[in-house]
Amino acid sequence: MPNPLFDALFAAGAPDSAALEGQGVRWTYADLAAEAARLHGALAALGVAPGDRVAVQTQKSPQALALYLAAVRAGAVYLPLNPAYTDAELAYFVADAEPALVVCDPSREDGVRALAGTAATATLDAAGQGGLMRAAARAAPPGGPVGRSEEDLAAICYTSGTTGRSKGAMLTQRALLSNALCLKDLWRFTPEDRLIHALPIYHVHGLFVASHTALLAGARLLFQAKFEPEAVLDAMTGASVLMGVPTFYTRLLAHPGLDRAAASGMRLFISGSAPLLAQTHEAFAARTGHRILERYGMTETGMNASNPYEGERRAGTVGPPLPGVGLRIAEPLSGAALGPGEVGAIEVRGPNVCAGYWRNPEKTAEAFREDGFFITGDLGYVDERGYVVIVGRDKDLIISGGLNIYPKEVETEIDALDGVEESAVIGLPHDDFGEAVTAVVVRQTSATLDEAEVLARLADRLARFKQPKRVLFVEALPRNAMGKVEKARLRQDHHGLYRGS
Ligand code: MLC
Ligand code: AMP
Repeated sequence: MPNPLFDALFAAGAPDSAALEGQGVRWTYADLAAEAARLHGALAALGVAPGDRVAVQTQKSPQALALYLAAVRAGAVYLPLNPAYTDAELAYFVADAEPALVVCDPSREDGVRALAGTAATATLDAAGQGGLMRAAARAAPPGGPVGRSEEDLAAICYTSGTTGRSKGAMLTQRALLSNALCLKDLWRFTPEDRLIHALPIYHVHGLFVASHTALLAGARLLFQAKFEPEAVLDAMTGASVLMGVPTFYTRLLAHPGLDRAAASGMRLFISGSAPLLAQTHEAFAARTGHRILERYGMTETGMNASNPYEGERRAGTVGPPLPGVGLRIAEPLSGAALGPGEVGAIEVRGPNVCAGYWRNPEKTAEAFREDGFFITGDLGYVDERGYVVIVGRDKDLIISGGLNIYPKEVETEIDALDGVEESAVIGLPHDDFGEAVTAVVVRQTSATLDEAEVLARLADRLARFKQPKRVLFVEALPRNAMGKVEKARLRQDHHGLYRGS
């Protein structure tokens, strides 16, 4: 029985050619396939059946990538989770997704056991060791990949909600595979490629855009535990492609080692997940001779648009829609189509788009138009050359270092603190992270709460990247005639807070 996604990921790489190097391993495609098969055995032994969810909150390692591939091989639904999430955050995902198995770092085992309910638990550490690997060693070898159809789910990726809790985007084999095949061709991946993989693998960028594209082409992944400019510069001598968020590029530019010679063996630099400033694009081109290729996507849709491989890469744009992806600009409320150059809601339709939100028909209905277009929540226009320009967001979202933070979630935690009357959380321009989470707080009369106290009290409630970089206190929040907090005004008032950061 075919398993379209798994089969495709192992179709191009010759068994004895290099698939993944770094973090202590040198695996051929045969090694990677064997590791995925062994881990499939462990999943089965731990009670995971086809269609079951497997939640994974581990540090990045080659074994963690093999675990993802094992879940696809087992016909399970993979649920990647940022290791920065606290137990309080994790409890929600586990309750919502009802996984059959939760895999976590050994340091988190007690907390995870307490919240896992009926789910089995297993451990995998940053070195790729732990109870899961021991289970794999003991397990009976499974048969081949479990048969799946393209409509079957391969993953659920949670994205925060503007209001309320996170929603699980249901990603089918078709959505993942069609997008990956498209990107492989568009970005000209071949077996000769060596991709520097310094992204986390708990989000679509590192897990799907980077890993799938390289594996589908039979290329080599150069795995790094996390992004370190020095290590990426070193790796460039033996690499051909880098994928990253804009913070990767601003940090590389801040390194004196970045020059034409350092980048001379590279054929492609790709950026996405957050806006790449035109000045970063220009500065990178001046230093290295390479024009960064910017693309646009989201968890629910995979990639939607990309600057071309050949042809003009326009700074400040995300390029034309991908082949097979319908993209239109619509009037946000009515959904009526707008003309070229007009700013409106970006909506997309295609095989790449998710099948809706897990057990959440209301949010699914809100996200799609009747004709099947998905409302991205981004605002933009299409320029005279057919390139998409993103000008802002119709959703109250902060993107910091490529990670999304929904202000509502942070405000809810701050508002629950003793001494807080109310709060507004905004993103302010930040040279390193692009935007920095900033809380503007009104204290209750006579409360003495200060910045350090607010931050200390958020520490075990919110993942570190969601915690405000600064907490400002004001007498009152600015409101419009409707009583709504004027976040634009707050952003204006505090625009320069991180200048020079
Ligand atoms: C880490 N911190 C962050 C942060 N990452 N704070 C805000 N925003 C972030 N993104 C915290 C750390 O915990 C630390 O806290 C402090 O900030 C400084 O950390 P650092 O050492 O500078 O961070 P670092 O570990 O180097 O990580 C920064 C980063 C990383 C940019 C390399 O965040 C990263 O890899 N981002 C990529 C995220 C990604 O893959 N996004 C794709 C989403 S998919 P302390 O304790 O030291 O104070 C998607 C769809 C699409 O969006 O289109 O691709
Ligand atoms: P996520 O929910 O983490 O998948 O983030 C998706 C969001 O990231 C999109 O809706 C956009 O707002 C943003 N995004 C991704 N790529 C780009 C880009 N190249 N330029 C601007 N915003 C981007």
